Amino acid sequence: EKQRSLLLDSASRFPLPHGVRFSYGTAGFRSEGSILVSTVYRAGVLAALRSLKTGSAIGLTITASHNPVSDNGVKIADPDGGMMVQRWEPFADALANAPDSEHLLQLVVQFVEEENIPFGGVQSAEVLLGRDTRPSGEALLEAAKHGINAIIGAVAIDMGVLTTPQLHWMVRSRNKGMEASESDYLAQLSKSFRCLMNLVPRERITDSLDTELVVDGANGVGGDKLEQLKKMKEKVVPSGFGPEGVGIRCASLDGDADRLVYFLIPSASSINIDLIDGDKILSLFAVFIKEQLDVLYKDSDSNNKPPVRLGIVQTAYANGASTAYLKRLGLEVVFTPTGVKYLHKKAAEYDIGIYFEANGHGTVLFSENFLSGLECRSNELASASSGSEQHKAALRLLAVSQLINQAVGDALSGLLLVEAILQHMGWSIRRWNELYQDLPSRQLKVKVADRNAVVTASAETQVVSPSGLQELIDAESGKHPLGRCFIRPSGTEDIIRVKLQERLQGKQKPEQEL
Ligand code: 16G
Ligand code: ZN
Repeated sequence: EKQRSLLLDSASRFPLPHGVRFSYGTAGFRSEGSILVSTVYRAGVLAALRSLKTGSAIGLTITASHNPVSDNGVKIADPDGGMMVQRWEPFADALANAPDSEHLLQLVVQFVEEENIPFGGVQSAEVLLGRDTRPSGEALLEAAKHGINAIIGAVAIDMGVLTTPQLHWMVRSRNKGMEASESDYLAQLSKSFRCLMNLVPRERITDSLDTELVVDGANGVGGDKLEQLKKMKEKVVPSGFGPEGVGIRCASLDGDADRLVYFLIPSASSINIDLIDGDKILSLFAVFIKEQLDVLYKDSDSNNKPPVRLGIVQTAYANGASTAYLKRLGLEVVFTPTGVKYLHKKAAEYDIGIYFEANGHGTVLFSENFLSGLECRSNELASASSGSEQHKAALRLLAVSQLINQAVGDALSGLLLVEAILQHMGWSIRRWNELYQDLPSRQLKVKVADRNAVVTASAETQVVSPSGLQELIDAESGKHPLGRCFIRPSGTEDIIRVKLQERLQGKQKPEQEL
């Protein structure tokens, strides 16, 4: 009874705006910040219930990433630091669109019963909150707190202004019983980065390497955090933005710092930049990790199955040249639909899974099993052959597992890993860019009445409905034997995306052809 009146009272203070419908997509709820108060309040209720259900800390982030500053959004992180389980998304939608507090209460009561959520028992709930620098964030954070506090036994813990991946990292760490503050995050990143830098092979250290890195923070939350990291390790980023220049190594974060790309200006006369996208970051990580594994397991019997299962996960957007390159390295490459939740899940099936979307979202996952084996191995090597190449390889892999954010793609930790690997390889950004040459590709979007009418299969490369559409696409792309094409409904906008790419076996063709 107490719970009923608590929820009714507080919900009535956050009425649903008229004429809008909210839907929990790949980015959570997202819209104009000014109409999101009720949605964020309800997301707070949802997060508290999720925490009761799982008996673990849950995360709630308030951000709209790269969207305009007037937009905002809210997204929930599960106990492992990953995205909220998909099965709860329909409930999130129902809550967000409940017309009034009575309906809201009914939905909660019904869901608590269906999901067997332990209520009013000894179980307590904990929700970690974070937000980006958007002006609407403060008021939305208050709404989230009210939502959490509307569930008896739930507490809200405000972690402050954070990048999205920082909050995911904190949720994961806290549920592992580890320290989980922002300074713990920064300390772990700079410690493992320093460790990798100390292990750079002497013979690969050259004076010719460009030391300057320019970072574009997209006016988002990442810039501030990078400043904080910089204070801990001056070597990470030289102060200030250098003059725009040819060949300088440039990195770009998105608004909430969960995506990372690099670029360079190839020559003074060029109008375009050379984009070093998620595929190329993935390739860099893969080369480095494979090198360490080869050293570490060089004595093992190759007739047996490989001692480590290393898997690469991409989407249909991956440039065909990257896939070909990775396969040439002898790596296993698999494909999933677009969206972090799919790639992440697939990558978690391996001892080491590396996943990236071309747009710069990705990370490296290490299985618990592999990591504990690696720690044992490293300890053995430390006593038997400390300082050996094998020992160093083990230490490097351990450092990577600490540096990279295993909860979710994280531009800051990804950036530090890229920097450390470039130093390790003795590669300039140009050398890195030349790992392979991207095949030409084009992307367009088409407004349609109902994007959900398009259903795809085979990792979004085939349209299964409406029937006949795939045949039309095949007929059209059949006229261009060197090209391939796929379409898919966007998960974030009311459009269909069309992607044209040159085929793998094709020779380079000018962009015009596409
Ligand atoms: C979301 C996804 C991202 C995906 C993008 C595709 C997460 C955290 N983010 O931003 O992975 O690449 O949507 O957008 O899952 P689209 O469906 O509009 O093409
Ligand atoms: Zn983002």
